[in-house]
Amino acid sequence: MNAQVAVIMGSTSDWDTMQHACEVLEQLEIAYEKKVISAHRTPDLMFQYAEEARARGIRVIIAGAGGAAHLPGMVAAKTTLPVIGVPVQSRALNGLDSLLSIVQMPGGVPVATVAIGKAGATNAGLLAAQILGTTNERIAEQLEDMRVAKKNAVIESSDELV
Ligand code: RP5
Repeated sequence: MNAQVAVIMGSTSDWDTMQHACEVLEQLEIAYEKKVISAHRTPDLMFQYAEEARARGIRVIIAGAGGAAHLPGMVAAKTTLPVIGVPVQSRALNGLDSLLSIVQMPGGVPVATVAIGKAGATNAGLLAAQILGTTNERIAEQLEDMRVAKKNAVIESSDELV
């Protein structure tokens, strides 16, 4: 099955974070591809990848990067597919640099920015699924089921309090 979601990241060092987006997609049986593409180390590949993504059947791009995190914004500049940016937690500034680099896009070229780190990557996977779920009943129903399961888990955990 052709990938519908692309999970790209600036470095293999981002994988610890970005794997959480992939876990969600796997749980929801959504076909995806993952790739290291760097805005500053492989800029030509980044542009080519963004330009060709739609024609290859990709519907949503999740892009994670840390530090001076150009990747999500530069990819968004070259495609009108929805781009979800994941700020990876950097060593120097704990990901605040990544967050501000990704979230502060000037009006006109949006990047849907999620939280720093693991929670953000998980939510990026869920958000990609929700975008696909606007036209795919199977995915929408699975997302509903996940919400119900989460709700029940909270209620049960509350019952366990002594
Ligand atoms: C960014 O620089 C990557 O997204 C990564 O978060 C950060 C550090 O990369 P490495 O030096 O670990 O390859 O491009």
